[in-house]
Amino acid sequence: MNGARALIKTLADAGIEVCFTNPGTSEMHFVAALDAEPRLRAVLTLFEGVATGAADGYARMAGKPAATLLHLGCGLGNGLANLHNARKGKVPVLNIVGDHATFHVPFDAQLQSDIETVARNVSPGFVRTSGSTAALCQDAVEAIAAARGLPGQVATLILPADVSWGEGGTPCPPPPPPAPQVADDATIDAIAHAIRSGGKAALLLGGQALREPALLAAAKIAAHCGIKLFCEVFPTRLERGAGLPAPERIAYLAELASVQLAGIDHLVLVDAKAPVSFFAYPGKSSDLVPADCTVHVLASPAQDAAASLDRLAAALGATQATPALPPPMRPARPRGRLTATKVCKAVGHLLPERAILIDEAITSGLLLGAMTAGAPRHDLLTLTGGAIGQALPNAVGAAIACPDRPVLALVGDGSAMYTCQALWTMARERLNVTAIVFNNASYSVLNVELERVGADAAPGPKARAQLDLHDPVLDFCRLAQGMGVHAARADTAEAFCKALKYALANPGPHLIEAVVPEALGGARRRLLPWLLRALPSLPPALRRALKRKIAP
Ligand SMILES: Cc1ncc(C[n+]2csc(CCOP(=O)(O)OP(=O)(O)O)c2C)c(N)n1
Ligand SMILES: [Mg+2]
Repeated sequence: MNGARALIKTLADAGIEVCFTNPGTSEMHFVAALDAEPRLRAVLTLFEGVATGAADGYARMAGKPAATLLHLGCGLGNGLANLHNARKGKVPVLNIVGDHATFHVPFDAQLQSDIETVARNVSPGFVRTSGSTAALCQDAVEAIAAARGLPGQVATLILPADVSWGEGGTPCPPPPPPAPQVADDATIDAIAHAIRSGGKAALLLGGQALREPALLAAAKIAAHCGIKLFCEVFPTRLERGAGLPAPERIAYLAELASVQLAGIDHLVLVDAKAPVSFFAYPGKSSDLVPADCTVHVLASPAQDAAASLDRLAAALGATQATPALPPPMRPARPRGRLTATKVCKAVGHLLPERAILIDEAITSGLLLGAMTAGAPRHDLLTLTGGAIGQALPNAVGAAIACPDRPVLALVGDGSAMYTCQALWTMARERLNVTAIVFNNASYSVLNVELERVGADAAPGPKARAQLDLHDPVLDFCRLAQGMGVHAARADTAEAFCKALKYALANPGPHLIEAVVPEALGGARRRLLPWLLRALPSLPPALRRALKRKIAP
């Protein structure tokens, strides 16, 4: 058996079912070996950022890694932004990166580059160039074990062409996945004591703590002890909707997050990082934990969040408490000229059961959470690493992981353009994805940021042009149609609802181009930075009311 065949059998034996590919000459033996393994589905993408983002979306929903097949350092580099998002989300991904044959490397041919250096940034825990066909499958199972370790991570296996084509490959099984540890007695006692101490306490849930069993345990603790539940700002996968506990998401804007966290004496982290500001701003703190707040760690990302919460609930006598659960509630059908808020409203109005909602709507999605809070239960995937171009590739992966569930990807026009090639893969694989693109002809959020960073007071035409997408205006319907995806444009709420109903009722991918004004345009854009600056000097009740108004 050659290396490639043995490798593919090893992947399939380990339960890897999908490989998102963008191959080149150095991967031809891997490609040729695909037909010998019916258990591995190969999905072609037309840009590596789509392959990596699809692997990320797949793993978030399947709970296990997919493989990518990438071409040398340049191909891996093209896929880096979405591997970064996977890394930040602790999502397992196995990269297989083809390389030149070992004897070809000294010639420094055109595509020769230092692949390991490119890989290290996104897969610091596992980068290996396989040295021989005999060792290849052992390298592969170690890479798989690293990817699905505690917590999940991106692992990169570099496959020289001669290792791939060489004879003597021997498939081998991976070790069983490790079982996560539960919080120990001392931790449970200390945190139970802190919660009972009378100060204001809150649980900050992230990672695995945002799935139903952990959410329920946390909500029982919250109900029994009268403490607050927060959700990290960009969850990898949040189970939400009617009937599921609804922790309050930390706001993206640091000023608003500070309002949420004000007065907390004990912040208990459950598979979450202590909150920090997304960016630094002149004169503002990066650390969002209030100065006199004590941070406790109930469960690290390597531990079992749900079991640790169960133990804490038992220690606090909260096991029989009745958790607060949002009732079913949908917003009314929107009418009139389309706005970003009306799109979110329509999504809340029509969201089907068990949908997978992917949010990269940036400024247009400010009200998405509020509008879908009482919708039928669904999963929300968000931009974990802040590197845009995630939503459409994530939708590809999520739809392949869950073919019986509707996938809705909400994406800004700027973000959509990074990886719009994902539409072609959606069409080719006939995936049930509805892509909703907010065409506001702007990098709108950057206009807000321009004000917030306190750069020169009046940006000139050159500065403004770097954030503007009006000339020419993008035509997403024609882009989608050119890649085989049915598309419709809407500039009224009625047209949008009709298009959304149609998309949800008809199989295969659909794109809806929502032509909307900027959610934070005009007077709002000027008012927001001013309000954010004024917040700390306002009375607490007014601060909280403003937070709810700006980012409910
Ligand atoms: C990989 C990457 N490149 C650039 C950025 C900087 N960036 C953040 S938001 C943004 C524009 C987003 O525009 P759009 O998706 O249209 O959303 P809008 O702001 O209009 O709501 C850019 C360029 C980034 N976050 N990630
Ligand atoms: Mg935009």
